[in-house]
Amino acid sequence: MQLMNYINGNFCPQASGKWITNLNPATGEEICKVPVSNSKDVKEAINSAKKAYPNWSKNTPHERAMWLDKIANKLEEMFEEIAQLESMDTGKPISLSRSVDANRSVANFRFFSEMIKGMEIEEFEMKDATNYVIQKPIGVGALITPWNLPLYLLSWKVAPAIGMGNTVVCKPSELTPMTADLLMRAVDEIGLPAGVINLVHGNGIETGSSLVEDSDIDFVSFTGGTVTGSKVASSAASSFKKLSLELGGKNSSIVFADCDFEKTIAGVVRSGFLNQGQICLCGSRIFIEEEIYEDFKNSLINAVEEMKIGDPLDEETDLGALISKEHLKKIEYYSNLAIEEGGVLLTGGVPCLPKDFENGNWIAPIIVEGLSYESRCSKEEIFGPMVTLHKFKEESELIKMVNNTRYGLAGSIWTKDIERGRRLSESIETGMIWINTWLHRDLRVPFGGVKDSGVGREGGRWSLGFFSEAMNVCVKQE
Ligand code: TXE
Repeated sequence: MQLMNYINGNFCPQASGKWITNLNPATGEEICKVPVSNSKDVKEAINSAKKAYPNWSKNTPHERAMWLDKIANKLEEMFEEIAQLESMDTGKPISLSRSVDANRSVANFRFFSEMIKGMEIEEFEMKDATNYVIQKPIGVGALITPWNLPLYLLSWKVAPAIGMGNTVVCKPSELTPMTADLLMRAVDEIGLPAGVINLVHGNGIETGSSLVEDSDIDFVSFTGGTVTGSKVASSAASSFKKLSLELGGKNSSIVFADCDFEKTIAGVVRSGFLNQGQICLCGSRIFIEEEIYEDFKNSLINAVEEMKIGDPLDEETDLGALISKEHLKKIEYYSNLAIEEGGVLLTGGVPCLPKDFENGNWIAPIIVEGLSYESRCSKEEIFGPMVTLHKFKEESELIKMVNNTRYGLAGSIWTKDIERGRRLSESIETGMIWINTWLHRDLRVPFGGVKDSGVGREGGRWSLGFFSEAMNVCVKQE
């Protein structure tokens, strides 16, 4: 199977004739060939978005929201196909790709449709004048997405971007292109005006960078690794492109002795290992109050060892495969580093799986203890099924340890003392904190991080703000 770009309402081949082979992470078998688009393809896609912009941006917000509803309806019809493709492409369990990926992809379009329908013009009265603020579209946007939550993250950008009147060129991860292709089939089938959404497949070096560098791109919304984010930021900066960066994380799960023990074990396991730990919000460093440290550690090991690792398409599977051989090597590197840094591996390693999976990218979840909070393993983003355990006594020492990382995306606090949880939240250098829960998302709230975790916020009105330009009109009274 060979994928195609989607430009100006047509599926079309890439100019270069070059391909990347997309492999199934669980089996190592080929799924499809992915086009490597070059600057010529990228320019064509941008020109198509530019051509579509004047008419599309003239639609009323309500008219555009109706298109978002049509896309949501179409995706809902394709729900099971989204789940199957996502599971095959990423190696994640089918139960997860149904409940999270397919579900949220539909929900993102519905949510932004409702938000846009409910938008109001803000007014500021003066003694002798009235100001009103209108949110105008920006122009043509580049939407660049990673491999861990492919359609979930793409739809999170496409819906508010086109809903606010922009036209876009999408560049999904070359490792997981299948559901971006599905989204193009969906918009094609519903007859969305040509050029409003375009898609170029390809790698970062050739396709992604040509897109970001192009002078006809007005804004860039990027989700991916911090190193790539920094490159994207520097190439966008020279022409003052509006920029949103959602980057990596090294998030803490903080467990106090007064927590609800069973619920906290379940929550910390979920936060550490959902999607094989390949979510920027995952809690990969677990700080446990000294008096319950041993009990908590032992229960955590039991809970992790009970998780079922294997066939992503099996309904009972809890943990699937890692995205790629390179990524598996990265996790193996960090698990060796943990030992070099003085840590003890409490569980994890090579799982025993049927022959069908011998060429896949598999590792059983790893728990490490005994590392200093200053070790590389407890500060750097690993982005896989590996967590480090740390003991704490005092709150002041805890804050110092938690903030000792370049990342600042999310975190969770587990305690019955909600006042303490709220107080502590404010001392943590991060964009989001959950108390007694994790990844409990209200789509209206701001999403994003501080420090190396990114620039800007998306979600709810923050997305509407990013994907538009606020313009003030001041009318002097007679
Ligand atoms: O992501 P990249 P990679 C972290 C995680 C992971 C690391 C690297 O730690 O190990 O990042 O992952 C496109 N100009 N996260 O290498 O490279 C690329 O084609 C423009 C956290 O897979 O950041 C893809 O579409 N685009 C993250 C997208 O950027 C470029 C999720 C992301 O790829 C480009 C994934 C360039 N120069 C990984 N280079 C999260 N925040 O959730 C690459 N791309």
